[in-house]
Amino acid sequence: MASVLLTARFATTVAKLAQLPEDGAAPEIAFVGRSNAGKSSAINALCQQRRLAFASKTPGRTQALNYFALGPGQLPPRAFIVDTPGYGFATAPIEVKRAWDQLAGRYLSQRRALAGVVLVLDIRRGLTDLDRTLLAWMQPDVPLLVLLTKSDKLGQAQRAAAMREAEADLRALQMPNPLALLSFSATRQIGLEEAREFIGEWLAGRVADADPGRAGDASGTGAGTE
Ligand SMILES: Nc1nc2c(ncn2[C@@H]2O[C@H](COP(=O)(O)OP(=O)(O)OP(=O)(O)O)[C@@H](O)[C@H]2O)c(=O)[nH]1
Ligand SMILES: [Mg+2]
Repeated sequence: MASVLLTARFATTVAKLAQLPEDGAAPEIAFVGRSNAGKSSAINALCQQRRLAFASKTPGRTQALNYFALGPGQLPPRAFIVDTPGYGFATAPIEVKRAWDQLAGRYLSQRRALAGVVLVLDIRRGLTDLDRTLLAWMQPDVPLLVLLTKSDKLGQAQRAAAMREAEADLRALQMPNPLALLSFSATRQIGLEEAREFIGEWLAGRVADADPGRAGDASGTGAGTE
């Protein structure tokens, strides 16, 4: 079956919490990560579109939550992919950093519609303190998929070592969330099918769930428990 991700189209840009769509109308998958980590490129690759999410050589371009709708175009969206502002770019003025905390931090910690979070890490950089700060905002029952992207930049041995290190760093946080890691590359198409499967399972768990609120069984599909 073709991935529902291939139906993605731009839906809306949200710059303030008050502008968020009704919470729970459809499940949401958020892509989070440092500025320039490769979030937008990962979304484009997973959805097989070149410029769905704007990918840029200028860090900090995505300064709002960008919503992409999934599902047949004539129906209400079945789910949303949400591209979030990258954090950690050196030149961000303090107001911008604060705005990020307000918007993305609250979104992550409060949004009931969240069916999963995809944390995008540059495999050459691994998990940083800023990522740890972000992970501390996560709600405990939301599954986490970590994409170690730009793995095309490393050889096999370095890639394996970086994966092991990232996994150890993540496990050390002792988060209650279901956790999975994938070696990934948007440019070289590494890990795409596996990532689509995780996202598909998260969404299947939500759609099958009669209670639109989170009943704690979104991870009952087995997603993320490897
Ligand atoms: N080699 C390689 N480059 C990548 C990959 N993914 C992204 N890039 C490059 O990394 C840069 C940043 O990618 P983006 O997708 O814009 O990163 P982002 O996380 O969305 O950045 P912000 O929106 O600023 O937070 C771009 O120059 C991309 O072309 C990858 O898998 N391999
Ligand atoms: Mg981006």
